[in-house]
Amino acid sequence: MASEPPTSLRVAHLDADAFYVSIELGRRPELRGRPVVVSGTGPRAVVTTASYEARRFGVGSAMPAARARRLCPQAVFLAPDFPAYREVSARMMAIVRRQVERVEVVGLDEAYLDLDGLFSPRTAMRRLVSEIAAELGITCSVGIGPNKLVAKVASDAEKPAGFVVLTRRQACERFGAARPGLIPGIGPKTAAKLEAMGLGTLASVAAAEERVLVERFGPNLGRDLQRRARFEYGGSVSSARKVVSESRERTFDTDISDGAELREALRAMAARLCESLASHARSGRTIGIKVRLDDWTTVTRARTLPAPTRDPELVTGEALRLLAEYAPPRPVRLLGVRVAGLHGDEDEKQPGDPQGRPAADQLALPV
Ligand code: TTP
Ligand code: MG
Repeated sequence: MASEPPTSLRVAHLDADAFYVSIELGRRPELRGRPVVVSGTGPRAVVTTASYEARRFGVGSAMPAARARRLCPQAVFLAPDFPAYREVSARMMAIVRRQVERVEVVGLDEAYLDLDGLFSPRTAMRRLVSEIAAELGITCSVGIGPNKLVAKVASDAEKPAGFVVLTRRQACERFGAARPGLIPGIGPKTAAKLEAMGLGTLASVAAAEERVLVERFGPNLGRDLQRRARFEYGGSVSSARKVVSESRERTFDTDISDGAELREALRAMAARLCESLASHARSGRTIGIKVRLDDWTTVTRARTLPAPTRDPELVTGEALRLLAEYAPPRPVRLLGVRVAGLHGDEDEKQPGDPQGRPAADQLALPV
């Protein structure tokens, strides 16, 4: 087959490098070059971001901060400053939108960009990355490809400050020996099943008989797995953004059994959530709570109201009612509150990436 035409480079995926840490380094330049970790402070804190210097010691996202300290005692540990991260995120996306019309934001620090109609996508992306660096002091990695899947995997391939342009066929060749779990949407369980079938590489899944995959995973997932392993993915960049939900949650330093204490924590979170909704001129109809018990049982409860709200009293009242109805049977480790079914005065926002992490607005931000 002839090589693919350059017009097949239609989508870019942009992802900031060690996002929270980069922002912190902007205001603490003396820490550049040192291992830096952004994590909470309590006994149950986890790492949100590790600088690439810290990653060399094995420190990574979602690891307990205590373990990160053992692995890299010389690292500088910083507490997260979410308002600052949200602000830089908004500025970063504004810079992106100056250059590209159709942008699908899929997280605080990542977005898919529709390159159709750009005269020179590569040049445009180079310029974008240097503008973000100049204006915000953060580096980004870029992947460019014929679809979102190739773009996403390409942006991850040479982090930090990566710039990887691949056709679909080049992606198949370059990642053929990689494990299926490299592909967003092929999770650890599916990857383990594939491996057990002798399909431990992307190339082997791509070349497998469809019948074999369909027998094991059913017709929809089976075919979808193969399409993904072949880097075929039809999802288009969607700027028809839609906020789904916003939430706040908190893991307690020690488990809480006392009902009054739980209610107080819920009130405080609901108040902050409503403040944030108000600042974005958004309201939602569905109020929910999330409770994680000391044995890690996690329960969510929700109720949909007749009309959207961001009224703290109403949201708090519903959340408290849901908590009372559930009546946690064991000490509570984590408590959260959510408002979903959002719509805003600005009324368009992003859906989550079909395979990726939730959209920024769906992230449950710790308080
Ligand atoms: P990522 O883009 O996944 O990670 P990163 O930007 O820190 O590092 P890189 O892209 O260079 O690999 O996530 C963006 C931000 O989201 C990250 O800085 C912190 C936050 N985050 C969490 O809070 N918890 C997590 O488990 C992950 C993965 C990210
Ligand atoms: Mg990132």
